[in-house]
Amino acid sequence: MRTIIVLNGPNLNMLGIREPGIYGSDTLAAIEERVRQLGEELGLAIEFFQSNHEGAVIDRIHEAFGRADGILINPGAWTHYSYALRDALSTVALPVVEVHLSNIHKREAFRHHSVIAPIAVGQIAGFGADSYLLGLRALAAHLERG
Ligand code: CA2
Repeated sequence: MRTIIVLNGPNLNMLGIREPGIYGSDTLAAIEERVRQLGEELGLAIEFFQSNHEGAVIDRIHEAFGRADGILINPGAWTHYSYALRDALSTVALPVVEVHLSNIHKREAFRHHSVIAPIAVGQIAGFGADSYLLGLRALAAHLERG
């Protein structure tokens, strides 16, 4: 069975608790449960990790090396500037799908650029919690294509 690591970056632990207007009212645990269920339907084992600490997420990415089959990541604000996160993702050479709850391209200018996108298979943004489900389907289809 293929293993997918689902990573969430800073502040995403606050989903459903603060500012529901921008990011929706689903908690991260509720989103993860939907992803887990879809993973089950698709025959994928899913592992989840969220941290507000960049090094902890980088350690988790290194730990996936040679063991996992793909990474689904919402890098949060690190999307826009973390070359360290990008280097970690490209080092492990696993297929990466980048997801965002909001449509980063219609928000402030600093959110329009992703330093992660060039090393990702693709990016899905703007569909709220569904971005994760769409991203998982896209990653599964990419792995199936080999
Ligand atoms: O739209 C997304 O998924 C983002 O990755 C969310 C990040 C933001 O910096 C990116 O530009 C786009 C912010 C996550 C903050 O999450 C919160 C959740 C609840 C309350 C406050 C912040």
